[in-house]
Amino acid sequence: MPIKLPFLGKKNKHKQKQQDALQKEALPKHVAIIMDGNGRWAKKRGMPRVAGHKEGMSNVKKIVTAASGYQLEALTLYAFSTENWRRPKAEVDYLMKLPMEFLNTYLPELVEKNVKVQTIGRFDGLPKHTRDAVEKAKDRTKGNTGLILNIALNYGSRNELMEAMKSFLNDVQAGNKSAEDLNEESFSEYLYTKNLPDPDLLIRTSGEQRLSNFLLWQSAYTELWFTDVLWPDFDEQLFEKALSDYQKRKRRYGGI
Ligand code: V07
Repeated sequence: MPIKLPFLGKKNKHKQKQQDALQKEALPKHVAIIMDGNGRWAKKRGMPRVAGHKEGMSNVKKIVTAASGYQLEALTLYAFSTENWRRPKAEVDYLMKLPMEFLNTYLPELVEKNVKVQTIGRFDGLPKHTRDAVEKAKDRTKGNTGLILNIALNYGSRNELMEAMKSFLNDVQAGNKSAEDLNEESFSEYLYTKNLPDPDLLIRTSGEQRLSNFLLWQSAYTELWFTDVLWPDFDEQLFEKALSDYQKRKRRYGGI
């Protein structure tokens, strides 16, 4: 059945037609995005890198609204990696203010759209003002049943896997687990993503074609989709193109 795009304004009603090719049944449940190219977007305009991050933040709102309109189960966004601490301090400080800025502006709308905010990553490594803003959003949206907006903040996949292994070994040492209990399913319970399905589709903007320490375990069977378009320019139509390309691919999970 063709699906409606409830988020389209009157001006954009013509897009509904283009949309009709998308089949709701075959939409991915979980989409993950590496939002790359914000610095480059700013540089192209002679603006400071942080101006690109700000524009990228506005675009997050646009794509979250679209994902919610498609009734996806989860959208995971790579907002800050464990490697990003190596950037200049001023840029890191700015980035750490964006969760607060985003939520100050958009939290009421997320609540209204029944979106549930979650995070993955080392939460305790974040500045207090960042944690406080995100904690408040999680709390305000914890009862929501719509799109799970999962923000990867201070996230690194290898770090996640090591922390999972440490936590499993702790359980073994405490006598609650033994090596025989370890399998792919039980191990997944130790990951940040334990309550989420694996991503069906992973999108990366800005031309790089690698995973950069993002969801390595979870992406074992994920369809990868790349575009040269920079994150601030990645709009609803391109998102729709990624979803429709996904639907055209036949997923095999190693079978035939
Ligand atoms: C960040 C904007 C998007 C492009 C990539 C880097 C910069 C939204 C958030 C956010 C965080 C928490 C939350 C809701 C939204 C964000 C950071 C960077 C650190 F609950 N955008 N954005 N957080 N950028």
